[in-house]
Amino acid sequence: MIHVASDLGASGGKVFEGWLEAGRLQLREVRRFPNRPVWMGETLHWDLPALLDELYQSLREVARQPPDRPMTLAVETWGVDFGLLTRKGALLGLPMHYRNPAFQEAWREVSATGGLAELAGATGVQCMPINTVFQLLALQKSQPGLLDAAGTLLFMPDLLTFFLTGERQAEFTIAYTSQLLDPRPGTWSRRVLDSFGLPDHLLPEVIPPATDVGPIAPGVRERLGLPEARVIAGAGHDTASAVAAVPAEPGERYAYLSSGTWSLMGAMVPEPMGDPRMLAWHLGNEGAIASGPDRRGHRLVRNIAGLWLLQECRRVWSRERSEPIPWAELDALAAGAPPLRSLIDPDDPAFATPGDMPGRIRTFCRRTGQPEPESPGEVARCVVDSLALAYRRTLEQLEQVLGRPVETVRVVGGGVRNRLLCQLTADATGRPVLAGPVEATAYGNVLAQALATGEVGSLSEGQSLLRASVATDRYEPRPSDAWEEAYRRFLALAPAEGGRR
Ligand code: LFR
Repeated sequence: MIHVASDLGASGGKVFEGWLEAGRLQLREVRRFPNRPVWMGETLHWDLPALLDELYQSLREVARQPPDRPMTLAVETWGVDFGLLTRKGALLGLPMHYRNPAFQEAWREVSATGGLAELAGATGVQCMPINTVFQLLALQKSQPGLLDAAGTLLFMPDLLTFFLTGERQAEFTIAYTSQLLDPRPGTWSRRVLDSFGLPDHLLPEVIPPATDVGPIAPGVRERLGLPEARVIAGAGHDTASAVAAVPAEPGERYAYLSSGTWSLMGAMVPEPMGDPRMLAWHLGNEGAIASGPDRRGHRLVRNIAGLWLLQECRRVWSRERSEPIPWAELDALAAGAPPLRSLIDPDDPAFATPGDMPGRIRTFCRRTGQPEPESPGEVARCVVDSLALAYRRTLEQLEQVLGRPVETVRVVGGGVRNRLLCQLTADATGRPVLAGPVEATAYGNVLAQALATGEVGSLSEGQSLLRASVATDRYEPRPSDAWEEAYRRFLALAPAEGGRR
């Protein structure tokens, strides 16, 4: 079979064809495209028509050389964002981008009334301003009546699936990111909906990962010239897809680090964890593909601001230079800049929204009595050093919650290409870093489809296929007193419990 994997991230999308051959998972890239959010007035939106158009163009590309085997398709995206549909299926406005300042406001209000512990207790999820629950609270305030008038809320992957099939559902891993789900039964949390006065008529049925949703609608097929194909809800959440494709050895005690726009660091767990320290440490649970018959699994995670900080810096510098600065150039400049000179708390709210990131980083350093990084190399070095230290803190907290040591760090995603950051992660954490594959999300997407069709019988079978298919780079730690001293400085800057959201 051929599995078309559509992987939409906050900064760009990619479409692949994947298949099983000679005991390996094979991937072929079909197309990649940028994802450019747009401000409409004071609200930042996703350009859904452009994303759909890119997806259609990619599928036309697939149709140009139609596979000689049955085809399936699955879409995964970033978490938390959604579209509202009328009962008849018309879209009510463009989905909002999770980086809207209004959501921080809604978060602050819940925080001020002591509601975060309640939310964390009911859902097990890290309480971040980006979460759907805060978006809905903000929307209730800014657009009273809108939610009551809407028919269905669909998260991004489910929304795209709806436009392909006409089916409405909420796949478990993407629904988990909303902070509206009670993860153990895997159904919507009555407690959260009632205590925040949110309507429940919007929320569709939750389905397990790796579920066959239905055929591509005939009208869509005809327009795109596609053969018949089934659409699968794989792991709709890109992070869950990426973590399913970590090529860890059986029994390896690893922390995963899904490194892209965000750095998602955590560990697989058999049940959602409820350690009372998790709220203050910004740790939460999220959904995963598991081995059991129902495939609903759990993993611990902390969302750490990741390469977003560098992406925003690069956007500003590229504009100043009137041409895009190559990533390789930026990485080389960072590698040549003095190490561990100035540090930031990557999760400081000042860095959460789009804007003049180099300026904000300098302001942070000035405010905390550190030298201000000036050149792009100095700023980029400050970011990667600080990320590596943030990973160390999260790793130590993970070990405490898990009650066991973490022996390796498994980096997957685009951040694998940042060799400096991989080495610094090994140095800061004192653990070997095993990096790869870059395209973990696409591999996880294909694996979920192969599970749904029965080609792969279990997650562990899928993971052994993966180990045979992908290469990893190993970085040995080079611990030093300089890192220990820097870690102490970092903890003082970024409060001990981590983050100041
Ligand atoms: C990564 C990711 C994170 C999620 C963030 C926002 O792409 O899905 O897991 O917290 O995007 O949705």
